[in-house]
This record gives sequence, C-alpha cells and structure tokens, in this order.
Amino acid sequence: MGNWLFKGPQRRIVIQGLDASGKTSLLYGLKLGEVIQTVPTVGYNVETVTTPDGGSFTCWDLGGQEKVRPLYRHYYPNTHGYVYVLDSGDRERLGQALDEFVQYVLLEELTRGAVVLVLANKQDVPGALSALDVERALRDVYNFSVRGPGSGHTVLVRPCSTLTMEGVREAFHDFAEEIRLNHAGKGRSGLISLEDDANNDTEAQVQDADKSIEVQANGLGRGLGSDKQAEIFAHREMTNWSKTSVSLLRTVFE
Ligand SMILES: Nc1nc2c(ncn2[C@@H]2O[C@H](COP(=O)(O)OP(=O)(O)O)[C@@H](O)[C@H]2O)c(=O)[nH]1
Ligand SMILES: [Mg+2]
Repeated sequence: MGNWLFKGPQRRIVIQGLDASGKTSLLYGLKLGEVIQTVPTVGYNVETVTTPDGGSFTCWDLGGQEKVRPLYRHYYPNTHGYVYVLDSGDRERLGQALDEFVQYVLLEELTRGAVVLVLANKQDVPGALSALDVERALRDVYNFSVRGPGSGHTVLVRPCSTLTMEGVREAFHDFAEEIRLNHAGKGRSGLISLEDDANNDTEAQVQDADKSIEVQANGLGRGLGSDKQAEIFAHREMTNWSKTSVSLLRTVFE
C-alpha cells in the first residue's frame, strides 16, 4: 500500500499529533518501508520512512515541547502535505490536540499553501468523536471558516483507525488527489467539508454551525477563550522573525 501516492514528483509528508494518537501505528501500517528512528535532541524522537523513489514520511510527537519548536520547523520546508493524527476517543485531550494543530500547522507560515489531512483516528473506540464532529470543532472553536479565504491551506478531515487500518487508504487516496490538484495549480483553499465532498450540499454547512455549539458545550473549547486566541495570533506574528533561526538550523543539519 502507498505506492500509488508516489506517482509523479517526489513526495515529502510530515506527520504530527499528540503522543499516543496513533502516528507510529500509521507509519508501520502504511507498509512503506523501513522506519528509521532518530533522536536529534533528548526527549524528541523523529521517525522517517524513505520510499524507493526518494519520497519521505517524517513523523514526530507534538505537545508541551515549546523548546524544540525551532528544531522541528526544520522539517517543514519542501513538504507537500501534512498529516495531523487525532485520537478521537480521547475527549480529555481533544482541546489540546486541536490547539496544537492550529498553532503548529495552520498558523505556521512554512506550511502555507500545503494540503493538510486531519485523521480523526481511533474510530474503533466506542464513543469516539466522528470526523464531522472534528470538522465542526475546527471550524467553530478556531473560527476557521469553510467559505472564507481560509488559511491558505487545503484541509481535509477523514475518519480512520490505525489499529484496523480501516479508512486509511480512502483518506490517503483523497489526500493524494488533493496534493495532485495543488501541484496542477487547481488546489482548493480552506476546509473542504466531508459533506461538501460527498454531495456538494453547501446548505448543510450552514446548519452545522448550530450543531457545533453542542461540541463546544462538550468541553472542546475549554481553555480557548479570547486570551488563547490572542496568544495564537501573537504566535502568527512571531513566525515571521523566527524564520531566521530555521535557516540557521538548516545549515547545521544539511
Ligand atoms: N483503539 C485504537 N488504538 C490505537 C489506534 N491506533 C493506535 N492505537 C494504540 O494507541 C497507542 C499509541 O499508538 P502509537 O502509534 O504508538 O501512537 P503515537 O505516539 O502517536 O506514535 C498504542 O497502544 C496503539 O496500539 C486505533 O486506531 N485504535
Ligand atoms: Mg510514536
């Protein structure tokens, strides 16, 4: 599995998510080749698979690791697509997971214009949030509009289980397709709703806005008041000048 993803130009894919969300399981489950582990600094583990045609999948944990931010930003340049793995069964940490997603992927200047696949993983866990729940949370909690110009990214949310690998192939099929469109200059911007893709019914999204309030009531928006929003936007400003440190790191690592 996975060969079909590598037709055409070399693909570089970055996989992120909180620890225990299922990233390593995904990397092995894709059966792309040998997974190489590297530890560039203490407490920071990077796993990479290099495919025969020169493509690569690089994977690491996010979460509470502010000091390694400059290090992993080293992996962002020349990346065609980002995969963000969410444990949909872990409602306790979903707020944190989405928060990290917004900070480290959506508001990250280096990821601009890329295709982002959000895997609503662990769908096999009873009571897991659905991919649509995740979409609503993203759209509402973070004011990420489907219809607006968006963030410059193309975002897809897809359900799967990296335990059974159910849904993974479909998710990567859509991801690869979107990357191809992007390369052909026909990329779509913003959050491409699952519902939208399924039936082109944009009215359904308007109704979703109401339902989403329930998601917030479930605790997803916890800790994301206006202070947090301000912090996120302050971070966006910060990324401009921190590019200097990334180019410095590049000279160290390459
Ligand atoms: N129920 C369930 N468990 C999963 C799934 N994917 C991974 N796990 C389990 O979650 C734990 C963490 O998985 P791992 O791939 O190491 O997560 P990582 O820290 O993101 O690399 C392991 O015990 C996996 O067996 C899934 O889709 N469903
Ligand atoms: Mg892991």
